Amino acid sequence: MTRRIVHVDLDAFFVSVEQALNPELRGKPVVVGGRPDRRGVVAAASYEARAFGLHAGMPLAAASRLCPQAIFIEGSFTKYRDASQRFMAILADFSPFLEPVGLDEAYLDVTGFESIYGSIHQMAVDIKQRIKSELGLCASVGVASGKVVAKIAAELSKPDGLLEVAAGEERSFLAPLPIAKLPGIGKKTEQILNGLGVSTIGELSVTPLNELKSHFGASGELLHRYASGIDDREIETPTAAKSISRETTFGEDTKDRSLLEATLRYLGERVGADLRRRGRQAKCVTIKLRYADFTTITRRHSLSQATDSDQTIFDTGLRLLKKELSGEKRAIRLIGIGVSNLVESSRQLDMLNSSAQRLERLNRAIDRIRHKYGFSAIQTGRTLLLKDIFPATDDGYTLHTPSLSR
Ligand code: DCP
Ligand code: CA
Repeated sequence: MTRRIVHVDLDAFFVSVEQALNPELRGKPVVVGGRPDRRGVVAAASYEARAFGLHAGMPLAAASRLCPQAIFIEGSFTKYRDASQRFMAILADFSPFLEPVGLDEAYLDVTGFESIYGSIHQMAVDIKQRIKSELGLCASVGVASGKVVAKIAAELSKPDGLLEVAAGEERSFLAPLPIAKLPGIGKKTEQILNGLGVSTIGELSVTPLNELKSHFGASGELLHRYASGIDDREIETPTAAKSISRETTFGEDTKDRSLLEATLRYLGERVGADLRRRGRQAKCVTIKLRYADFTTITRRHSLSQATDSDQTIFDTGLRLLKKELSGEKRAIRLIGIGVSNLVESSRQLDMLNSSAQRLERLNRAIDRIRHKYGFSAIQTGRTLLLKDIFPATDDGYTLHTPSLSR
């Protein structure tokens, strides 16, 4: 039986959620990311706005110059998270082999499911229809024998598309496409390949493997396989999350240590809450800083024992931060904290250590209260000063870049 992998990707996700909730925004150029007089970039642009050349990642000021009539919205992460959860729940009805990617994308393995839906094509139509009728959103769907081709098919079919690549057709489907369409090919790889006279995926697939390996090492082989339409990677179900992180860009670059520490504490609490919600613990804490000159660094520390405690995550992050900033003159543009090296929670090990036990009970109590009354119901001492800087909602602070502050 040939594998059938479905890739589903919501169109203009953040913007479409706003349009679904507010009919006045439909059919218009709309941008989520913030007001054009603020710093920051476009997180999502409606297809109407894209017609003016607007796209994700573009500075808001530039977007407003290109399309002055566009409607700029701050955005609210809770809305997108809710929509995402409902989206994933719909997909889970179609196949238990579901791999969410970010908020608005997922792969499903539906091999052999023809018998249930008549055909995989009909199943894809049903998926799109349920998303449309229950969420008011458009999804684009790609169907193929592997993830790479399914994803590219979904992307090519946008917006509101459906594209199926029959078994055996993968190679000829990919051949005319530019290499940049292939996942894993960034600007640098693209340049090197262009230098070798390779600009289409077809050309890449006939480039000798040795040559690719000499330039790209082990990933050269992967590139070659993907370019030939071969991709037998399995669907990975969500418990396989490898890291959890939160980061935010400041409205203005800052050297203010207490602001930096308060923001680190806040982001660390969000990481901790997410970690506990997933029933996992982490053995590695990482901080990320971007300086005013855009130099970006990450610093990590491995813990001797896995943790899911806000305090340990923050303390570790704070030590890394202090070390990094000692003697540092540059202002900070972005700060982030994350955990990795995740393991299933194992309570027993901690039981010997009563202070760890107390901290754990405290974290659980905080989680319960926040679950009931919203994230802002409890604020820890250190994060209080953020109250004067970021607008607070029930679900926490609205940071400068909401799309990145989850
Ligand atoms: N996003 C963001 N910042 C970016 C890119 C994306 O905050 N630089 C957010 C907003 C997007 C969402 O992630 O709505 C999904 O990203 P996609 O790349 O899937 O883009 P869209 O869903 O907006 O558009 P489409 O998939 O139709 O191209
Ligand atoms: Ca999308």
